[in-house]
Amino acid sequence: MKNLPIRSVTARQILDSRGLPTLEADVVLEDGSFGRAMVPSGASTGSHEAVELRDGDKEYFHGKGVTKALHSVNQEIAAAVKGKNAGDQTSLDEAMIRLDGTANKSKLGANAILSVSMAASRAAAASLKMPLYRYLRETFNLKLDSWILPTPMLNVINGGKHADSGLNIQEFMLVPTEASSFSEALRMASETYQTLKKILVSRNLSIGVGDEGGFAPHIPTHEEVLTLLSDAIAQAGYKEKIKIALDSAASEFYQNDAYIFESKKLSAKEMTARYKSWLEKYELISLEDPLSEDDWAGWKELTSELGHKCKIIGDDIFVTNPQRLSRGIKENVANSILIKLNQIGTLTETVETVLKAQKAGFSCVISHRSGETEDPYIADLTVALNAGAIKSGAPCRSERLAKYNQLIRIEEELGKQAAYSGFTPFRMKAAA
Ligand code: 2PG
Ligand code: MG
Repeated sequence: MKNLPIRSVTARQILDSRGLPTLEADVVLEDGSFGRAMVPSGASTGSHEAVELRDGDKEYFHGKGVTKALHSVNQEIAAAVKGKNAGDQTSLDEAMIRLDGTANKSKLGANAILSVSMAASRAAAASLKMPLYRYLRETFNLKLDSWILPTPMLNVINGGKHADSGLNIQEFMLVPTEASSFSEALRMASETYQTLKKILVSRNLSIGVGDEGGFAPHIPTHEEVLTLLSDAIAQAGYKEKIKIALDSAASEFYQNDAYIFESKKLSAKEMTARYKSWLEKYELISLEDPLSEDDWAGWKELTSELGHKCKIIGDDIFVTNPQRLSRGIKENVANSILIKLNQIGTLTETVETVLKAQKAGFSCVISHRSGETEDPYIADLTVALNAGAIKSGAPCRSERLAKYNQLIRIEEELGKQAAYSGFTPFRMKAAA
């Protein structure tokens, strides 16, 4: 491993796609190489996520400022990592974890630590003159012999906390499973998105978009949305080629041990029955956070009932945390995991969680946050890990497209070496 000592680390407060403050960090190495990274921010945040440090001063950005996290980077972290090897990502991340000293990174802030973790990897890649995706694969010593371009999951109807559409379910996604390349998959999704827009216009429904670029029409029931999506897919000419996936983000409509869904109080069992009927009718290929983040019993039952039919993806329940994932694996909860760098706060822990999931036969989806930036980092990370699937919102709004467009570039660069993931991440194991 080449020694790439860090000369300086500086952070600044920038604004994310919602216009709220977030962090950007710059890392400069002794050889002059430079790396920059921006940190995203969630809205339907899991309560077990690492702490995103915010100022809480109501007079300044309504409490959303990140100047405390900024000072963590510019003072404690900058002093601690100066002279450290940016090429040794694991030691660098461990040093920051130790410096913080808390279980949830609440002292320095997961946003502060992550900004440096990501920027350092970019600086190291720049120094070694490698594209980020190649560098990440090498630095984590991943012995992979193919380059998989991920299947995109595009959130085209926004609900929950991401819009005022009134829908309980947060995300309705298009998943182009039958395509010959990533670029073709994206074209298919884009055409379907435009077809969906025309249908909405023809029905006098709103075409304003939510936080992740999906439309946010007021449609009374979730079934009507599913029908609308099926219609759009068929009209665009992609029946059988584009499937539908959901992220319920169910913690957001869970109150006093019940799911408040379409204004009714439902139990986990009743929610599961609802999902089951949709699976049969609409050929859904994955359900993310179908139940609440601490409803382990409900999750267990839902997994045993539906886990052989489609991917059950844990987001808020696992929060990219290797310990919570271990519990899921042990207790047969879910069969897939959503991966978000800022839920755990370092690159090293993120990769650890992905490897643990892959080893247990869980599929992985690398994910953006609803508050994003123009940084395409997760595109490179997804390819580095051969993760197989990425979720980065609709084919609309540049902070969403930044990731998809970077994947177009990577696919072009890899040429014949690139293989499109397609249906693979959604394939169910044959029953034993
Ligand atoms: C999710 C994410 C991203 P948020 O729940 O999966 O779509 O939303 O960033 O608001 O947590
Ligand atoms: Mg989610």
